[in-house]
Amino acid sequence: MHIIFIEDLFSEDQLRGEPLNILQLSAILKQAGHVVSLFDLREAARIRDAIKKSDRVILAYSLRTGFHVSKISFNARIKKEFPFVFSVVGGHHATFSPECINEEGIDAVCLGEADEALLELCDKYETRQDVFNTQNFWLKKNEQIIKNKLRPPVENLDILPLFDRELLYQYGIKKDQPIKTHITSRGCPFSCTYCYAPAWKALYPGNFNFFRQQSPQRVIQEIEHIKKQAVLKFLIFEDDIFTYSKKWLRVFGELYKKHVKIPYWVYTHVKVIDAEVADILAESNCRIVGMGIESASFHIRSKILNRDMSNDEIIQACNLLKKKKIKICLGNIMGIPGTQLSDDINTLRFNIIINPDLPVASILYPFPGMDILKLVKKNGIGLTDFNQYSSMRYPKMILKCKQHKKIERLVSLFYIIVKVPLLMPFVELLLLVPNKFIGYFISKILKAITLQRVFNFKFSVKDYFCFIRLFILFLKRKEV
Ligand code: B12
Ligand code: SF4
Repeated sequence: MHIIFIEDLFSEDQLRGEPLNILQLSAILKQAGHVVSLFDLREAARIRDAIKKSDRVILAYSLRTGFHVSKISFNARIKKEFPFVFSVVGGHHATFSPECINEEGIDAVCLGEADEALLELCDKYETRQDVFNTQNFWLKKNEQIIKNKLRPPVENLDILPLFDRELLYQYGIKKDQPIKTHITSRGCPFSCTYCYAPAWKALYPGNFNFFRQQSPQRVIQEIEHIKKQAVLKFLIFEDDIFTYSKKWLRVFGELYKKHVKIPYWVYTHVKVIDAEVADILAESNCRIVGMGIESASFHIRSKILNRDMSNDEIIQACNLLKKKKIKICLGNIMGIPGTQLSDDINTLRFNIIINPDLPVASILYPFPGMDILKLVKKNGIGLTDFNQYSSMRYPKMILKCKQHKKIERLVSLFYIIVKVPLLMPFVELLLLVPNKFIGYFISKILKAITLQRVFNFKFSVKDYFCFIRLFILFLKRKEV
């Protein structure tokens, strides 16, 4: 039997990211003796060849809302050609929109964490046992949908095998790309209304420690594992809250300093930054910290977003990091339901005061599963069908609101105005002019310049060549 993961490997996001979920699942399946492959969504010919070589094939897709459309339609086409293949989808979109089982060609939808579930399904499928009672899965059986319960998630992440990096690095360009990613934890202790973390937690009721983290020793092992196989000059930790446990961070900091030293990037929360945390990060070569402030208004943060932190706390956390020469990436959300354009402009103003190295503005997407969707529905705010979004590359309002055009323009100009505050007095005027594409591209160029400073490693000719090739591959992507 052959399990084939299909991912959009050269999308804009994947230029800097890696499909970590697939690499974790693949490691588990390979450890149990299964044959696993990974193909890019646009390698239809190679995928067809691989299917023809085996009589039992599982096609597996990780779905993100908005990016699910192209994968589902690709799968429907492949299933028409090869009706014997078994198609499975999982990930956040599948978990919170499991009714996608009704889409043509999908045989099974996995809800929640799949470490044990996918393995059980593959074992059963290979040995021709009944797959319909596999926990975590919704399955199509003739005209009927079988809905199984969820099993508890993995408690100790260290028991899982090391991520299967080899699966991705078969693509030489991914191997040579000097920036690599890892994720040390699962779950988030906070409960922001515009995020999936609380909904994911709610999938698993009961007394359960939902925030789980690999031991620092294990993290070092994972990094050594990357170093053995590929070029590694900068590391991005994709964790939601990297600095949550200070006890963990102290040990990590010491080990990292001793064994790795490569500059790195983390994301965290203002509430878990203090002088000691800033110190450990700086000492262990953390170059940049990403944090969401989302809005300049305490009321919006605490009452709408459930993100209880004062403006003073935000400024203090940023100052602590700046003092240690750690760069700051600040996340901001525009178009929050129940707010006005003037609130977003205030958020822009607040960013100018803080002056982060990398200010990021995005638009609120109230996707299925998020608490904020309840507020949107309660207030009768209209929503565009997110199935229409095959890509969210350009800022686009999903919430229907009179000022949507101005909000989209503000997102495009956000980075530029924070970097050139002289433009601030003209912001209202600038928002009258269509700027989305030009703003998007100028911001991209300015961000690339800032990022080069953040990465702070010696770019070789090969590194530049690698980025240019990745960018060309991205531009050459055809609609699927
Ligand atoms: C790393 C990451 C990225 C990376 C890498 C993405 C990738 N392909 O893996 C990058 C930076 C590229 C990225 C980009 C984006 N991301 Co992102 N990302 C994450 C992050 C921080 C970690 C994901 C991860 O690897 N976790 C570790 C693995 C082991 O856990 P997992 O992904 O949950 O996987 C488990 C289950 O979901 C399940 N599973 C997952 N896939 C599959 C597939 C099959 C077949 C099966 C059976 C099971 C299964 O099993 C896994 C193991 O238990 C999450 C937040 C989070 N903490 O989860 C957001 C998150 C997944 N991203 C999100 C979003 C919105 C995006 C973007 C759309 C952002 C944007 N606007 O540009 C893009 C879209 C990228 C794309 N083209 O798909 C949302 C997803 C929302 C949704 N409804 O889909 C999340 C949840 C963040 C959030 N809180 O809103 N992302
Ligand atoms: S802190 Fe971040 S990951 Fe945690 S719930 Fe809030 S937005 Fe989600």
